[in-house]
Amino acid sequence: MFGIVGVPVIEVAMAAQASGIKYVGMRNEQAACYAASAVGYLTGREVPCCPPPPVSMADHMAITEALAVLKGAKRPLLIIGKGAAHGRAEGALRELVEGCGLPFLPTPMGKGVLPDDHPNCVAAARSRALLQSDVVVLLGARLNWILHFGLPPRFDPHVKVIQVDLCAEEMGNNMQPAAALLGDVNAIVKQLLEYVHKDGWKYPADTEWWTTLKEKMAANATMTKALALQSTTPMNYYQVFHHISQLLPHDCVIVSEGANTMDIGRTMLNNYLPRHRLDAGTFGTMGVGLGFAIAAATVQRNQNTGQRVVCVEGDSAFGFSGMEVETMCRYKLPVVIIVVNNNGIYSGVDAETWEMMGKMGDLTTVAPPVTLLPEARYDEVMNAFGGRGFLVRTEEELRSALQLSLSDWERPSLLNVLIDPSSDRKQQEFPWLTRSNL
Ligand SMILES: Cc1ncc(C[n+]2csc(CCOP(=O)(O)OP(=O)(O)O)c2C)c(N)n1
Ligand SMILES: [Mg+2]
Repeated sequence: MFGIVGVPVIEVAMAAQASGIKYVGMRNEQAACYAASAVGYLTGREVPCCPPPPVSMADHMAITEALAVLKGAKRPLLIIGKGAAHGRAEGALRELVEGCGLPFLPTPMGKGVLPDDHPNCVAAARSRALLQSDVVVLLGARLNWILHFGLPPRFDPHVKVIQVDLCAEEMGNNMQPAAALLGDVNAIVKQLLEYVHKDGWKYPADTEWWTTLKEKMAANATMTKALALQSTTPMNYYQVFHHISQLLPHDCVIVSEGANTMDIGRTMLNNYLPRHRLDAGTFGTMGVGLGFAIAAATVQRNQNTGQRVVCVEGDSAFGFSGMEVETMCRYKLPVVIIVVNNNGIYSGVDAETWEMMGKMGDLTTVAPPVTLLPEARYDEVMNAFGGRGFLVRTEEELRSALQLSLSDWERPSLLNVLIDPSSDRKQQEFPWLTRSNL
């Protein structure tokens, strides 16, 4: 149970404790709510007092229709969403992907349902896969802004969508599906498998589509690698994530929020297990990270999984719930927080420029709205409560601080990684959802 007490609800928390419920006192109700929701997602126990809901399967006609569409595909693509993680469909999906030889792409929190390094994962060619696919199987994912509403210019205008979802209201949102499979993702994938097993259908491995995807993935990997291996100080985002990805254990839970920090981190930090990634999700809500990390760390402690919880935060994102560091220290939750600090929201300015701006006039009128205090000492916030704070500028400092943090199970750590405030994402093929007027 997560909460904050005050008169007259102190008794509620005490009663919970008296009945054997563990009570985690947070610093903000919002963070407490985020934590509670994450525990439900991670453990599958959304409503502990009620029996599990019934599992519904799709209509047989709809399954037949869906398979006819899928078998007619020249350029098929599976999109694995958070619903597939929630529905624990990983076993059935692996069978479908591997048995039928289909390429797949995870949504942000669908990462890890199948491992990111799976040979059929085409995440490194995401834009190309979305754009050129002629049949998309949408598995527990919404056609919302994260998937560009399933519309041109990011999708083929003639793409056929096979929509698998538990939620009837999601069917046909933003575009009409060619087949709508309403029900539990895991059960429906098993239904599909039953039919596929009968005739042994498989998408061929030697198609032009696979060649296109593989070429695009290789080209993107080369571009990312060049940025990651730059070896400059201050570091860029790609360098930071390159080193982090080399050191993180494969079974860790990765929590992340921020803009560039979350977007670039998502492409460079692999997930290998389902339900091991929690991020700002559908609404891109900043402030979720520390609550989610506390939830993951308490689940870890209760289940004794021996898995690390790593929380990758933009410096702005960290500020929303930063005081939850005290909660982590109070309960000795060994979360490793990495703040990728570029002095701002998307980008910032360096200390020298900031000082010059201060001389130009009132900072509330001259400072760009995206800027935050240069080189703010978020690591000292962690030190203040008895955790381990590290100020990191170089690759060597990053590696040694991360190794030390990962070997410490007694307390939380915070790495304040100062990066180049003008570091940016690599050139993108498409602008973000709405083009800025700036
Ligand atoms: C609750 C909430 N408020 C404001 C925003 C607007 N917003 C989007 S990303 C972001 C922060 C991005 O900066 P940072 O976390 O430092 O990541 P960076 O891009 O600099 O790596 C903000 C404030 C939001 N998404 N959610
Ligand atoms: Mg930032």
